[in-house]
Order: sequence, then structure tokens, then C-alpha cells
Amino acid sequence: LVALESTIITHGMPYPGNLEMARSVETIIRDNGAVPATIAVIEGVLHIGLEAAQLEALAQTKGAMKVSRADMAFAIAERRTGATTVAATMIGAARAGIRVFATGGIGGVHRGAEETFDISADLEELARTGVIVVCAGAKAILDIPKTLEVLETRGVPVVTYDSATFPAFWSRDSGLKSPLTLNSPAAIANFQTVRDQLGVDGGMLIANPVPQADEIPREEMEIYITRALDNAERDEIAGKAVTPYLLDSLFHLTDGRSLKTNIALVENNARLAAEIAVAMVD
Ligand code: PSU
Ligand code: MN
Repeated sequence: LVALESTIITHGMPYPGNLEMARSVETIIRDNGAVPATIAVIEGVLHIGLEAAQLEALAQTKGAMKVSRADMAFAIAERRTGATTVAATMIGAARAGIRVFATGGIGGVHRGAEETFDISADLEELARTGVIVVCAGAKAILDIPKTLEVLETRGVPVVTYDSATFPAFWSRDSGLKSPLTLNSPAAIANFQTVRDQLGVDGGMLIANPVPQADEIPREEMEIYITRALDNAERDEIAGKAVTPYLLDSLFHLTDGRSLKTNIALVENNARLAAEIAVAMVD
């Protein structure tokens, strides 16, 4: 089984690209011998795996909550519809016994966190919940060095797949050395087995660089990121609205071009996550 998050569908990409992505990652996971389970709270019920019609409705819904550890139970208790972030999806996956999860980018330490204290609950969840999260690194809207520092402090292994440098979402290289590197799904599965044997709990982050053909160079993205951050400051965006605001700004600033890369990298992560899930039961 491979878990998939739903905030990326409701708050991370515009319709209909979001639905196209949500469907294609499920197909890719099946084609690679695993079973996809998109996780979301729908009218107060935590779903581990969505029917086609539910996925389609979620992709078009405007009012879904963005739920994380703090408010996932609130959404259930109040019979609300909530899309799960990386943190909340990890909680749902662990509860269902799913050990591998594919997404695009994780939340992290925001630029300026020394003033705002804006650090994603995803990092804390990685420290405590035993799920392997496959992502394409962290977006440069974040402070990537500080994000890696927090992961190290909290004991989260950061493993880049087949590369010595940590990727930065749209770009293959953040300019930072990856703490760890492994070159096969079997080696990742084996690493997890040894962690289990040692009694080291908590999650692990697998960073999978975007395929070269789909990459947008770092210097080019930086121009748009600076503008998106300026807009967020001007509009006094804070709290859980920050990440969705920045993602939406970037889609507009790049004229939708970043969406193509975003879909390609999630698909790439779905493939690797399925391979890891298969290797873990071998
Ligand atoms: N980063 C992305 N795309 C996303 C997200 C982050 O590149 O869709 C979403 C994920 O669901 C992630 C959440 O868990 O945003 C983090 O939000 P916050 O920074 O508010 O913790
Ligand atoms: Mn935040």
C-alpha cells in the first residue's frame, strides 16, 4: 500500500491539473505493483483510499479544510470535509498500517522563521510517526538549510535517492549536500528494516530529484519565489494560509508552467514509493 495526501489536491494545485495528477499517481502506483490509498476526511469520515467519484468531488471542492495534526480530529468531530497535509496523512497512514507515502513537497521551516516561528507541523510528524515519506525535496519558498537542521535535530533520516545533493522540488539540486544517499528501493527498505530492529521509531524522508527533462533551474525559480514572498508580506498572510498562498502565487507568476513540473515530480515520487512498498514486503 502507498498513501497519498489530499492537501496537494485541494490547496496545492488548481483544477483540473489537480485531478489529472491525483488520478495519474494512483495509476502509476498500481502499474508498479502496489495499491494507492488517497487519504482525506469527507463529511467527518476519515477515508483511507477514495472512490473515483470522491476524488473528483474533492478536486473541485472549494471549502475543504486543510487539516494537520492539530485539527484532524476537529474535522472528524465536527463532520467537516478536510484535506490532509503531510502530517495528517502520516497519522492516517500509520493508523491503517501503511508504511510508505508519496507526495510532492513537504512543509518545512519558512524563510524568516526566526521572526515568524513558522515551522510546518510536517517536520514534527516526521520525527514521531513511522511512515516513509517520498518527496522531491523542499520548495525554495522555505529555508532549506534550516529545514534540514530541524530534521537532523529531531532524528529524521533524510535520504536522497540516487544523488549526493538534496533536491529543491522544481530543481534537481538545492546546492546542499544530502545527509544520506541510497541508490535502490531495496536498500531503502533494508535501512527501514534495520531501524525497526534497532527500535528507532519515527519517520524517514526520501528525497527524489525531479527528472531532468521536467526540471526548472533554481536561478529562474528564485525570481518568482522572491516575488511570491513579497506578495505574501504585502497581503499579511500568516498561519496555515502561507503555503497555499505561495503555491498559488507561483502558479500565476510562472503562467502555469510550474504545474507541469509539479505533476511530473509527484508521478516520479509515486513510482519510487510503489517500488519501496514492494521491496518492503519482499
Ligand atoms: N509543499 C508543496 N506542495 C504542497 C504542500 C507543501 O510543495 O501541496 C502542502 C502539503 O500538504 C504540506 C502542507 O503538508 O502544504 C504544509 O503546509 P504548512 O506549511 O502550513 O505546514
Ligand atoms: Mn506554517
